[in-house]
Amino acid sequence: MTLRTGIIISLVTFSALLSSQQTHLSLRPSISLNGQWNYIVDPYENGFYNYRYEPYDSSHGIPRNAFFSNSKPRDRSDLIEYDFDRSDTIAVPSDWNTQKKQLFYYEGTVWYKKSFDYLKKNPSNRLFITFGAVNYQADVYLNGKKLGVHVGGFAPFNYEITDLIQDRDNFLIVKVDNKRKKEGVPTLNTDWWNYGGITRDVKIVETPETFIREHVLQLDRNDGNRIQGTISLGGTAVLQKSIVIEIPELNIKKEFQTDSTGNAVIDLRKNNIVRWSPENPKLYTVTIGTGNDKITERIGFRTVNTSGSKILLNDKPVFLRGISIHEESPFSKGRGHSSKDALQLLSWAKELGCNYVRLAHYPHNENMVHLADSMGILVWEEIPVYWTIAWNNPETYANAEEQLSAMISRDRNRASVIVWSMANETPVSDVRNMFLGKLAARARSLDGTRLISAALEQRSFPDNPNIRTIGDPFAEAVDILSFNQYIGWYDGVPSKCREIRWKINENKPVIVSEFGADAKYGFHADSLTRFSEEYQEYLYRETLEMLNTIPQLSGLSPWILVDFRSPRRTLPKIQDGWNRKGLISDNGEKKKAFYILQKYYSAKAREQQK
Ligand code: GCB
Repeated sequence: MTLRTGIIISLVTFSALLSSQQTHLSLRPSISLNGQWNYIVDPYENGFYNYRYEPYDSSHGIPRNAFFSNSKPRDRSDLIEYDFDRSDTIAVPSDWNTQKKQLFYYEGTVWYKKSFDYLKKNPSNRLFITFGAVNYQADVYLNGKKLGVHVGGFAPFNYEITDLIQDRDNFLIVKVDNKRKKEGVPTLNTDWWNYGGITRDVKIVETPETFIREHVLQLDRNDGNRIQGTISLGGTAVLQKSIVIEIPELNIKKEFQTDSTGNAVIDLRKNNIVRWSPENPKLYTVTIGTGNDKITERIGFRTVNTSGSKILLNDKPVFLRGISIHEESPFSKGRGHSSKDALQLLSWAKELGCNYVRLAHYPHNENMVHLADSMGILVWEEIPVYWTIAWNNPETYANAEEQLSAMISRDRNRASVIVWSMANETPVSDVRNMFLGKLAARARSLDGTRLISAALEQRSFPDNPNIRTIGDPFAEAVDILSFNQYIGWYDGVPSKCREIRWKINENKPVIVSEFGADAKYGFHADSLTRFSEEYQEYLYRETLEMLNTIPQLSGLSPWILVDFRSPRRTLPKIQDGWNRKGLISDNGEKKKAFYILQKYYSAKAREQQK
């Protein structure tokens, strides 16, 4: 059965019913399955296909050669050519590339296995297995039964396992395949490392039979005294149920009823709501209860709008002093996932003077947005619709839309998140415009309280190469006009910034979503020597001057906070597999340009206070 626009294929009926809807399970108490898992590297997918290349999945019963059967020889003459328990182990969550030397460049299939016991707290409870993210395709099996297939490397997903789990000796097997595909999202070509593996937490979550499946609580965009939202129940008895919302600090305790679809519409009024902002990241403890289910979350309330060329946060203009960030751990130098990684990255952003970050080029782990909420950092989130995508392929669109919906569902209670971005540097064409137009409409229908954008490109006027504009029809569909530009790096040397004039006619806020230059930390030379810290410093000075001439300029997210791995970057002794546009090196050392931006942001912050 194909569900959720073809992305989750669930083979278990009750799981299918839930998978067709978004479910918030990450807030609940859980049992972690993180830790060491056995793994088998399987480049030919020998554990998935027989020698006629027919998938074992489609056979009757569970063939013993299928790795997901986790078979053992019955006696000493029995032939079984794999054994998870005698195989090496690997840490979950993490990527395989930076854990195992021989898997550094590997793109293909790796099987993961975890055995566990589990005792239910209450016999009538339901159980789910949740994955924070697996890159890129996960085929998931519990005790030999297929739970489903999930495609897309940065989205959470879950399966109900109530009827499959045993008290003892469960085995969870995940076939992880990170092969890049032309029709994938992202596609074959990117400028970041294609880390494979179970890259975020794996948990077992137990809920009552009827439970709070999803909740959305946000400040009304046009009325700061009104909290609106919906609560959706899951389970068999979801109709006409009472739900109580409590926000003790605001003296709110109110009961609502679910309707004939199991949803309750929430409308709360209060005139003393302290609004969340970077200066005062106020979070309220919110409790939602129904029957014997209860969840608690810290939620901030704020509004974000635009007016002409201004971004208004809580009705006041804000300049977004930002930086772009990839999800890489400054500690392991692989895919980031932990709260420690998030704290280091966002603390550096704060030190730089940022009130805003662009999380590029895909949704980052949840620690980032939770921490941004508590540290008071505004966030742009995006999906990996990057460069060239198979615009004509309906499955590619379905995949992108699924990733967008999962991101919005996961993070729409985060006050810090103010922008949903649809794409990065995508070439203009009719099919692409339609693709992005549909995505933007979808984002607005899912969340009418945030701003929509996309990192577009800029171009010259036909008769004058020094006059630059955006010239992208998608500019009409966005609330914030954003574009990447590399004048002084891919386009001339930094002094060229002085020759450029910007002619942007739209009366919308402009964010320059990228600019930058590679610099190898510790390489010093004159300011025209490529890859020197001085060149990068010079480029930052010139670019900031130039961008200040754009009247609608409302924010920046230069490329990028920290050097990051990219197989495209091969220059020996300088890049060695790293994109060096970081203001901080992969070893945590600050380059000269860091201080140029820091100074610029401190002046901007002072201006804003006036
Ligand atoms: C870009 C891309 C970003 C690259 C960067 C670069 O425009 O959006 O993903 O890493 O340029 O370094 O070239």
